[in-house]
Amino acid sequence: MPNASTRPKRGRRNRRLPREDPARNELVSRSLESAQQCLFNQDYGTAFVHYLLVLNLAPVLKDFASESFRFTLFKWADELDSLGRIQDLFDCYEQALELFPTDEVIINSMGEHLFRMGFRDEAAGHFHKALKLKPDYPEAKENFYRVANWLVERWHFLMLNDRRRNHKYQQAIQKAVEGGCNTVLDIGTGTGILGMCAKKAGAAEVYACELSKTMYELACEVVTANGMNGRIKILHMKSLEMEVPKDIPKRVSLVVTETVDAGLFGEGIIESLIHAWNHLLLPPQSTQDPSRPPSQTGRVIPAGATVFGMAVQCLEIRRHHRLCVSEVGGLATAAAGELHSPVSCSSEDDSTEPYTTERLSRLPGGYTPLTEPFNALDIDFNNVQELEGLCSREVSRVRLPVTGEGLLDALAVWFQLHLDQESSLSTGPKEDTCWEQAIYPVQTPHNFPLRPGDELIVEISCRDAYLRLCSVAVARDGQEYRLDDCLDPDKPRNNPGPSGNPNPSLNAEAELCSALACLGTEQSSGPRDYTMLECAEMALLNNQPYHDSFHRALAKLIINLKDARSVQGPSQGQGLEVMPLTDPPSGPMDPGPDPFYVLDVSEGFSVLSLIAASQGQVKAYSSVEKAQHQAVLRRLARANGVPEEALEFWLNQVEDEQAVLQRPSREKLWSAIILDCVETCGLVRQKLMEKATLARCLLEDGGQIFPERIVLYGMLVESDTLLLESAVQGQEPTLGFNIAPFINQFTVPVHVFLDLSTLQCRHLSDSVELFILDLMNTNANYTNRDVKVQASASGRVTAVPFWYQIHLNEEISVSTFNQDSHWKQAAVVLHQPLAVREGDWVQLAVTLQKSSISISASIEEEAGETGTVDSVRESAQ
Ligand code: 44T
Repeated sequence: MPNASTRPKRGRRNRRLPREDPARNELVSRSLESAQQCLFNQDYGTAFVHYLLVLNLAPVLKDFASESFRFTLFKWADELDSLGRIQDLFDCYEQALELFPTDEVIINSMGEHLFRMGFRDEAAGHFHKALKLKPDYPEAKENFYRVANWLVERWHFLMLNDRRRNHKYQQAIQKAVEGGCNTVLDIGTGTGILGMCAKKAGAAEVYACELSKTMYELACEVVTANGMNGRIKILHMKSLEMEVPKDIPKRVSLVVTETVDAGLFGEGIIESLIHAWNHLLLPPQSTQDPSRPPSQTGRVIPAGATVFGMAVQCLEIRRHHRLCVSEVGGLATAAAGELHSPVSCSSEDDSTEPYTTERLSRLPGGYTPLTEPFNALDIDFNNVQELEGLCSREVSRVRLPVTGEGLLDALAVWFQLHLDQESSLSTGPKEDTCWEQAIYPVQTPHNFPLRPGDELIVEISCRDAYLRLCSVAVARDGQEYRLDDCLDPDKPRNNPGPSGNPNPSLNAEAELCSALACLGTEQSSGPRDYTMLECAEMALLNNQPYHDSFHRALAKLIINLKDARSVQGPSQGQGLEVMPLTDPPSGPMDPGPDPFYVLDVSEGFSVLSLIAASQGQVKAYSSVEKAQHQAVLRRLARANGVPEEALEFWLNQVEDEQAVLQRPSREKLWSAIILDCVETCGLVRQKLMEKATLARCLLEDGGQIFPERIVLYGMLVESDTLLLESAVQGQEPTLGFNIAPFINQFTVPVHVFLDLSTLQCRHLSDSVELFILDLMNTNANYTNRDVKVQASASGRVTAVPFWYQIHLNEEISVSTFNQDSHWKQAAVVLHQPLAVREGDWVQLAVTLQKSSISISASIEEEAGETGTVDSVRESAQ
């Protein structure tokens, strides 16, 4: 609430107003009074307008009214948000920021709205700005840490730390410039590094463009710090929008770029280069006229690329993209229908991506190659006809001899980037580089076991400037089995699947067999209906231990509650001291015993409500939102004998989405509320403890929040990999340029989405309990804790990875650090590594502020007989 003491006193207010214009003063003071009155009446919209008027007319009142103004703004914005008046909401923030352009609280709050509406980059920019204005502002800090990855993606650190890559690019650029390419354009300059290389090599004119605002600003800072201000012209735009002479005076002789992602084309390099050849580059060196000097011809670094692929079996990929279990938490899953992840190379659906990315070498559980690496594509970036022809090229088919035995889970793709004729970089899984590989998961509903002797038929095409690789069929014993069909190797099939390519090579007999095999099966040959689940949702659904634990814990709770009710007699035990019972008395129309109400407020897709409903005598409410997902739950309910009325969708009933946590009905309380505590990335969910406090008030006697407690564990590790992904390391300049201090502003101390089981690191201690969050008794919680842990080996502690044990009740718990888990782990990276000797006691000061964790580490040494403790070596994050 606004501070009552800030209410103006008439005399004082009059003194502070400019005196020369009595009418204006009158207006200001009346408006101020109206603003305060409206605020008191909770009419925030009108209050806001009055405040705007007051502060615009009398800026001198800004200091005095800022708190009430902010309060009004936030309340009004929440109202506009729930009314869906998004434009109005942002207009209000704009107006507020005109008055208070450096108010970190308003900037941070606007960031939160932007974030909720999906404008992540803009949101991140706001959090960063708020933090710059007030570096210790906890809300902005927490928000910024959560989104910094979008602002400056973590691979920037890896790339800048990859000396081999930096050196190779520098050499290639230097050679080209010294060979006569003296006008240069760096497309997607990032920190400006390649442009600076060109300038340093002696290029006369260097231009650079960058589409991300944050990266553009960073590049400007870096270039200035390296004394090249004015010598490199940096443009904040996408290269495709650049024109000669509007943006650069004339065509250039060299384009340098590293706008390539793990799948090579994902950053739009094909389109950028076609545009560059047509509009920004001098004509290429031609065979007809080889005498033209390099300064009058155009060329590109990298000169081209070779793309490789390989089929793999990998359980980790499989469980993120396909349903792998026939039963979870006592529910048969068959009726769910076909479930897909949003990664598919055959789908026309806009919401899907053709590939995802992984570092194969770091996949938990590893992978098995099923074929040798094959050459999928060669592309010459210096040949515009070839670039233009790429997307109109026929789909090419390759037949790959299967060399390993296993289930086909994905095609993995990587490439060699040919910088020039001599030098190339590889992103292969065996290379010692920071690169990830592109993963094209197989989305078929059934497993297809491959074995040596088979041939895998892969189609390679380029659509929407993405390279697409699709395993379409397997040839075995002279038969072809289409992978998008019913995948029983005993039943060859011929009908085209969604990709619509009839299989020409099947003989008549096989065709007949195939037709017969399909008769009487449920599957149709047309495009199949499927439901999309995010990868983490799919992995969660595949997580049997998780669901079985909930199944057991819910069953136990219901038994306990039934016992309690039978002791207390009917119509007791609902915690009804708050509200009188209004149910009809039992009689001939007895509706049966009062149900137990269970609410599942998990984020995204969750079957926990259904597991609760399957207990009988339970009315379960799911907060699954998407219609398609609700349909899956309904199908599962029907197939598992759960009565229709036992499962309801909570959000369909709740009017205000912000008020998800409320009673099941006016006179009822919940028997259980299931809260989602840990995000897939490994962090505690925001506002978890606030939700738990609220949820506790809505529980009946004996009711429970699931989980009741979560315990955070961590350990000391030495991991250079984590350092390389967090910040540009070392004191030495990068290729002689001063870049690190600028990009390192975007370092965040908490690393998320970590696969701790495959992280390259040395364990320097056993795991240790760091923190407990008690959801059933939030008063029992604390925000700081000192934990002592003994070093089990000597080394440099660079990070403290952490994970959670989620206790559903006293006996049953699940860990987020488990091979079936959909959760990843997180780690606090220490600001300074801490040297430890085996046996040293390390003191960890653990803080949980909001829901972000911070840890600092120091070594304790017993000093003398008095037992005093001296902190001799310290490292704080
Ligand atoms: N990711 C690879 C690197 N841009 C991709 O805004 C690499 C992935 C990777 N600017 C692990 C490790 C690694 N015009 O700042 C970005 C981007 C910008 C453009 C202007 C354009 N047409 C574009 C296109 C992109 O270029 C910068 C670099 S692009 C991505 C590099 C170690 N996982």
